[in-house]
Amino acid sequence: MKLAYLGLGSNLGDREEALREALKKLEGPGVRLLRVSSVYETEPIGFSNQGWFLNLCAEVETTLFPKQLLQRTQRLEREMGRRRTVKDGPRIIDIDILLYGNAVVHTADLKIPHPLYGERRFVLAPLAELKPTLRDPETGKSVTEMLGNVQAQKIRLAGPLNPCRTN
Ligand code: PH2
Ligand code: MG
Ligand code: MG
Repeated sequence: MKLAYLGLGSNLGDREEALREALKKLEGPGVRLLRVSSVYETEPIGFSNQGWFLNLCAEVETTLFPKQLLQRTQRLEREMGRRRTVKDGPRIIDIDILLYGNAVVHTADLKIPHPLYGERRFVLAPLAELKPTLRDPETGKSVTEMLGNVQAQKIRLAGPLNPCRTN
């Protein structure tokens, strides 16, 4: 059993509903959702000519191997209608594996820790809510330390993800 941290983002359609649906569908054989951060509304990084994101982080307990977890998250992205057209373009849902226990994975299709999470406020702010003392297995830096050094980015705490809609 391993603890893994995931970063989720959406900037197309009903963003909040997409996050909610993804979290719900993430749970299944070998994956249990433990905790979810608040939702942050964040300025797009990379491609500026697109809508703001809703981002959050999730802590999961899993018996899946990293590659199996990646297959699960990618299948879920496809099921939710994600089409990979433009790199870093607008997306209904993006689910990134940030950390997986203390594992370091460097393969062509999967890199853990996520190569960019340490430079992204939209990841570190929600991750710091879940586990500020968590250390990067490669650099030894804690989430709090990384957050202190990260470049400026406009982000706004939007509040908790409400569990369901009333309609
Ligand atoms: N994801 C990216 C690129 N840029 N910017 C924000 N604010 N949030 C994201 O989730 C995001 C991004 C690539 O996955
Ligand atoms: Mg991403
Ligand atoms: Mg991704």
